[in-house]
Amino acid sequence: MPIIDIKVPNIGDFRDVEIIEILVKNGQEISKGESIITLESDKSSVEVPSDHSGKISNINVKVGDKVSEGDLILKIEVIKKEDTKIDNKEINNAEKIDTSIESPLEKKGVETSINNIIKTGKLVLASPKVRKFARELGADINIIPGSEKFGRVSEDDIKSFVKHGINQKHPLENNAENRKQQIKIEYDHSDFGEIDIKDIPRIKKIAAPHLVNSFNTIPHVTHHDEIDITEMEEFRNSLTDHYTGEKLKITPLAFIMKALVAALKEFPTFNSSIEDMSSGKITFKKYFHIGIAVDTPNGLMVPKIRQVDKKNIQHLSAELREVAQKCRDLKIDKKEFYGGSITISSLGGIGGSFFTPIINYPEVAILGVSKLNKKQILFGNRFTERSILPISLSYDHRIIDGAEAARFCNEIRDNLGKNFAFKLAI
Ligand code: CAO
Repeated sequence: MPIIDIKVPNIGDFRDVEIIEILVKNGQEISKGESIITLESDKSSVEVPSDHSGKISNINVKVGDKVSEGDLILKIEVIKKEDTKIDNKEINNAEKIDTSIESPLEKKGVETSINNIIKTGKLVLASPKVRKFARELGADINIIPGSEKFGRVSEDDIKSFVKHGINQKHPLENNAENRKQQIKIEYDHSDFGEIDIKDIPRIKKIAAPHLVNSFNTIPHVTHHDEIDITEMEEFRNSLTDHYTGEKLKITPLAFIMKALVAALKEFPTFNSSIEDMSSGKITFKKYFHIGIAVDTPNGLMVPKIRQVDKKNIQHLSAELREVAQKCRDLKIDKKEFYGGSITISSLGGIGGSFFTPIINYPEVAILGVSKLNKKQILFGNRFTERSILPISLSYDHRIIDGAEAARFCNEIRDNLGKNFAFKLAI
């Protein structure tokens, strides 16, 4: 069986960080992703996971040791040979993405490295004292919703979680726990036939806590509408290259981005963020950076197309193609995933009528776009075939009311419909 060194991963700019806890023992069998030590800097602590499954053969550190990136933590005897292959491939992929990252969390002085979040798939901020408190009460800090900035978990969050747990659990926490337990204890799938167990792709693991956080903390409402874009489609299909006369390949999404930005200018609340409800403050953004959900073989990524208000349709279409390709090739710079106004999730090239997209926190709304259909519509006093685009806007009901969302969708409808030519400033 191969013996593998487990070393301290990339922990940002920090060096000589103290080990405050060893969470495993010699001889213990652990799974990939399981925490092995806790590191503590001045204000925060972070658990370092193992990037392999296997049996621990030698722990090389002790509590109180100071470590930096690359220092040996322990040796592990890998149980299955295939694990090594998979892990190395995955780690290489992760490194490709990691290189140019500058996390906004780090920028703001939060001392949990984004790289660590990437490797663990966890985004749990808490002080060592709070972590210890959770452990003493037998509470899993990873499923406790944090009420402080960036979702940091406080002692009060743990108390309230435990209190709800003992008396009557909060429905969302209850759901999360039930789901976890159902998967674990209900039955073994192999009892019913042949199965195959594979690793969840890394990008999905990274996205999961963000999706869960958004779904569990933002009261989502989704408003559906249908937009008649017949004239816009005729115009789009008529576009030709000025010099060659060839048809231009422009995606409908470029028009939708423009229409959305024109609507954001009229309804600035949709271009805002609430970082901490208890502060009573809302941040209005004066820039127009549109997030685009990109489907990749590794999972969903949401890069931003910057300054959409300052670019024309042709430019936006080309940039979108280029950015989507970079995501699929894992060549996108991670800073492109931050600092958006609102996101568009388009399934238009694939299919479906309506869906309920999840808001990309800390944004307050997301526009879902589905496949346009030709429909017979009563137009004037006779039925005519028209191109109808289904849209689904999910919004944060804490800050946006239903009437405002309906008006916002009307604005998008008018921008893509009757006003599209002058509103989109082509
Ligand atoms: N209705 C009908 N056809 C549409 C359309 C719509 N709303 N939107 C795009 N199309 C057409 C395009 O014009 C293109 O047609 P041609 O091949 O004839 O030119 C075709 O569908 C394929 O488009 P595309 O998907 O390659 O390009 P796009 O600009 O529409 O979208 C991107 C780019 C990156 C958004 C898309 O490729 C993608 O990844 N979509 C999936 C996003 C996703 O998974 N969202 C769900 C997340 S869960 O919230």
